[in-house]
Amino acid sequence: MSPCRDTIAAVASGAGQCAVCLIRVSGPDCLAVLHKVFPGLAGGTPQPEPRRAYVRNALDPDVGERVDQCVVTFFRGPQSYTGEDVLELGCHGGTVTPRRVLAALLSAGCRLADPGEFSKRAFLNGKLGLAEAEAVSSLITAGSELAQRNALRQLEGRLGNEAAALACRLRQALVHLEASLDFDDEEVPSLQPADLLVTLEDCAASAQSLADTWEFGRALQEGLQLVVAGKPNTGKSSLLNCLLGEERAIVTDIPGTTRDVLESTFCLGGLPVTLFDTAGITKSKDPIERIGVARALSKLGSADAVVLVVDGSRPLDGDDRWCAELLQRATCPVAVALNKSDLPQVVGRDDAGTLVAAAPVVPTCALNGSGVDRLKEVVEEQVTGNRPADPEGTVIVSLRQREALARSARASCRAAEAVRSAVPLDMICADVRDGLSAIGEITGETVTEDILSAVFAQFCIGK
Ligand SMILES: Nc1nc2c(ncn2[C@@H]2O[C@H](COP(=O)(O)OP(=O)(O)O)[C@@H](O)[C@H]2O)c(=O)[nH]1
Ligand SMILES: [Mg+2]
Repeated sequence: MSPCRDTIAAVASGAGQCAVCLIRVSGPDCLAVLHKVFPGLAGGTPQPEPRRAYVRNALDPDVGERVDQCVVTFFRGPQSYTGEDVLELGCHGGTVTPRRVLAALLSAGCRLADPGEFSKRAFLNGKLGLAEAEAVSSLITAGSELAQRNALRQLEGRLGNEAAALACRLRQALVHLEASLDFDDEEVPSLQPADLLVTLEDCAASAQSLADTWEFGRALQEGLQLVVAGKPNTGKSSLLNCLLGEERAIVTDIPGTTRDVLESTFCLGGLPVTLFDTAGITKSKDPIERIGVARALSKLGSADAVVLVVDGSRPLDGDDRWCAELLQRATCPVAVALNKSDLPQVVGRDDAGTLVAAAPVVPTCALNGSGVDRLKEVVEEQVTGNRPADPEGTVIVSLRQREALARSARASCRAAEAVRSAVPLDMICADVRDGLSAIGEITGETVTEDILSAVFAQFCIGK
């Protein structure tokens, strides 16, 4: 991969009205850029003192006009985030000032950084492992405290270390195998197939169990979609307000009040959850209601979990059964809220339990909130059933990492199978090499430029 010859600049902090904005510059021309935009910064000496903050005017080098007053800090490579010379400029926030300071830096010879380019350079310069670089991205996009804690652990190198340990065991197995290929039995201690088998099986199991944490990691990182559905007037919007703890959705006793899908976010068991209120599902002929029903049905298709709301004070009817039938076909978990439990009940829990097979039934009252905490617990159990046993354990959040780990596990399994069937050694070596190379995609040892570009393109600009 080619070394970075140009000097990049980007706004690293968020957009909008704020007190201070951070602009980053990295690359071999940092000092030249510094002298053009902040003439006299170092008082005539060729370099400012590294890691010392200077308050200086930034000038547009084209016209010599002052564009802002900044706090400038110089980091001499390799003691910097990217491993290159780096400048960090704290300028005033807002929309205009950062843009003008950035323009001055571009006039001084910088190029606008690509998304994730600072972290990519940090990786290429050995400052950051690939798993840690990906953790930086997860940290920024984390939607809940649990997701943020997981990303922080990853940033400390948890996944990178586990992957490196796995790679180390596979490499040892490979060295052993290759040595047995190259020398005859008298010259090297003969390979113990039983030990090799244990190593390969262990490596396969470890890689697979890390890959399996992705389901939970995805929920952690991307959040879950929880849809509240049911026929009109059962109390879906009221229940949504109860779950959120605020009057978000309009509630009336007129059936068909909710016309469109309405969404709001909250946290469930540490996971970011988007809650969707939907129009009542009914075979009504009203054209607007039918559009609402179509939208509700399409929302069911992408749901991670559904709460089917049934009015326990009225007999079940065709619309309840139609909803239930639709949900029966859904692949996501369903819980039944037997609502209006404050009124005399005509629907028993057993009747409600027959609506959707295996769906737990929770009596609720959306007017006084009773049963709503229980409903939350039930849904939480349904959506976090795959939570790893160790709450501090490594959880991967990238599909790319899952695929690499699963590939490694498969290769180690094939190798183990080959050892069991006494297949020729060179064929076993090929499988072990595949397993090792897949792990290298996690640590960054064997990544291609394509993989790197795909990973870092998902970052925000300035990171
Ligand atoms: N008694 C009682 N009324 C409820 C309950 N939940 C909702 N309602 C009432 O049922 C009507 C319809 O509620 P709404 O939330 O708009 O139902 P949706 O059409 O399913 O969204 C409103 O008059 C609510 O006040 C409940 O648990 N008990
Ligand atoms: Mg409603």
